[in-house]
Amino acid sequence: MSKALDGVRILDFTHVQSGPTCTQLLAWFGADVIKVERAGAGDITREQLRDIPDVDSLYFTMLNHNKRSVTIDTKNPEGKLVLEALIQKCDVLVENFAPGALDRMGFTWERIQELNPRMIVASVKGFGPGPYEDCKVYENVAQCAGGAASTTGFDDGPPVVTGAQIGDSGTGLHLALGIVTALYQRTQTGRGQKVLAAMQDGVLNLCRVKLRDQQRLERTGTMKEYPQYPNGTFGEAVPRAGNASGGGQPGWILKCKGWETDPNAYIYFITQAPVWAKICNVIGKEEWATDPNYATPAARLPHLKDIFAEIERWTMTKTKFEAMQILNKYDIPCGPILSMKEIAEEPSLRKTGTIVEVDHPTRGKYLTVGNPIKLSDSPTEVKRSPLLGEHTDEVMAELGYSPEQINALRTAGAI
Ligand code: CAO
Repeated sequence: MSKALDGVRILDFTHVQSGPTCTQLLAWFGADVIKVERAGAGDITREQLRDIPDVDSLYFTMLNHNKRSVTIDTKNPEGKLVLEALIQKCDVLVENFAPGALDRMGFTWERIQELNPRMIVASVKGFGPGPYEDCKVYENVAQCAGGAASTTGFDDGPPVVTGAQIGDSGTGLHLALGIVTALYQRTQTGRGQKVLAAMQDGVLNLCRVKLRDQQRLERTGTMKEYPQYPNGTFGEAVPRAGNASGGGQPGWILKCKGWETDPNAYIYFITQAPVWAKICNVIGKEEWATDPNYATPAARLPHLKDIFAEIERWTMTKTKFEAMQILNKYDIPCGPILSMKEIAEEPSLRKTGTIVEVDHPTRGKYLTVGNPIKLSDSPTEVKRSPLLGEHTDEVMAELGYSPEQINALRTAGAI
């Protein structure tokens, strides 16, 4: 079956996490992704967090599936000529170097346009234009600068970063959308364009509801769905909401059977208004369904702590899966806190290709997260990540270089 991005060639200058997540998605949709790496070393993640000596790390393998790897010294004059040939042949150049690195290599936007006016140049940077535009940025810096950390955690504790890589993988996802949109516009204009996804902007986009709350707070001085209401205090900025639900349906994380020894024996429980009577029945507090202190969402708000304590008395008598099964029967929204071990072993995720087992020539078998976006006419087949420089000769031959020329370039240290 054909793939959505068949025929699209990506010159992939990405490294670490944010850029590689973007180009991996494009590769899964069928683009030919040619990853340019430094000879001898390659993407720094190949050797970071290694679990097997001298073998590409899981960090690298899980971010670089379905790509080809070529090693080119971009600072070598002959290496630059090879890159020029690649720029002429590709549709998109994706990079997430520190600000200015591409220009220092000699590949300014103007130069790239001279070489290929149809080229789309897509970049991840830490910040957009402004006071921090020259800064190098990693995941947690973006989480802090984008509003996630100040709004995550508990009111009486420090700001907290989240395990979800919203700065890196989140921005990679934003960039991928920008790239396919620019490719679509190119079908009408015939021209390339620059695409920028700044990590601060990507995180802020995902924290949109918190900017909503900032303005609500400024107007009314309070927010009823936050745990600070009604007994705590609100300051000038959106506070940390603990595990409270973001919307108007109060929720909290509650202990389940086994919580004393299992750090993940918890369930997220939402006291959704339409099923309030059913919740009362399940936990054995039938009288709350009609008691004026509990019968309506507004009446419940001042008692939420007590209500969740009562529900928890019930959830603690069940495992999180038993509780799920019972609550689902009554359409009560809830979700188990799943550990990574449980997720890795979940058969339904294997069946959909969201978790995939991949074989690698030096590592052997490992698990990865497959393509989370499923297209009915463009199925994803997850292929292992390339070894460093595995496809240098193949790509050079496609560019028209003869075996003798390839050898000469290798001797010159250009490839
Ligand atoms: N041949 C020769 N040189 C190469 C090369 C190649 N194939 N590939 C890269 N280089 C050079 C670059 O030209 C650059 O050289 P100069 O600094 O002399 O111009 C150099 O390698 C290093 O690039 P870098 O500054 O991007 O790398 P770093 O490790 O110092 O910084 C990072 C890493 C991520 C902080 C920085 O790249 C960055 O801020 N990127 C943008 C934001 C981003 O994506 N952050 C998320 C990273 S994932 O957590």
